[in-house]
Amino acid sequence: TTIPTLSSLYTTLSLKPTSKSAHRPSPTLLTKISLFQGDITTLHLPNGAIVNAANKSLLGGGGVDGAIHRAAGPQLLEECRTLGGAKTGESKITGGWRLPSKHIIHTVGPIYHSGEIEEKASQLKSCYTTSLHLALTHGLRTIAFPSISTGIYGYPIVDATRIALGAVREVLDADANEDKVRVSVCVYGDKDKEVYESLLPEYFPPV
Ligand code: AR6
Repeated sequence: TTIPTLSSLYTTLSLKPTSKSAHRPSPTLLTKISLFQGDITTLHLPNGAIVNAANKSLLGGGGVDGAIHRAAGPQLLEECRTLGGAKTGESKITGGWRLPSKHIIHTVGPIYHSGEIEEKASQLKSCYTTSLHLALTHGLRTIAFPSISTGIYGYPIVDATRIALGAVREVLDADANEDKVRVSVCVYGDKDKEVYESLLPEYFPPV
């Protein structure tokens, strides 16, 4: 058997944002952690979830939230109305509806320019850990995260990426979780891709 190399683990798969077809990550990329560039709504995760960077209402918005609601259809909003919103740092799970993924995990990232920086950091970490724990308790095989809070909510990308990778590493290291769930990060812009590519080896060094 071939041992996956560092480059295969960290290869960025470019997805055409305009493509209507669903994308299935290749098995090699789904080792430990993988990085994708493109539209998260096109990811095909029949036994997994994509994460939505939502707001406290959980009733939709702009950015990735708007894209997910548009792609999933009106039944997602109907289901979200039953959730009663969420606190910052909290996550709630719904069906994927028209998406090619089984579930959507809605998490509420912090708005960067309000309040204490330590509090923002712990809330952002909590988005990742609570989403991962939901995936684990629902027996999901894969979870794909967008870069939470780094768009409209203004969190600086390098700080946010360190928090994201640190949180994922911590959860995967606990209780053999690494064997239970595969993690993907779905970056949209080129700058975000570069930041993730440069920091990934620090948090997931080659064995
Ligand atoms: N697929 C993957 N990533 C995307 C997509 C997509 N289709 N669209 C945008 N991104 P943002 P936030 C990236 O602003 O900062 C909403 O109104 C984007 O480039 O979506 O957490 C909510 O309702 C950026 O890297 O989320 C909240 O009110 C990342 O997703 C608020 O925005 C997050 O950007 C949340 O703000």
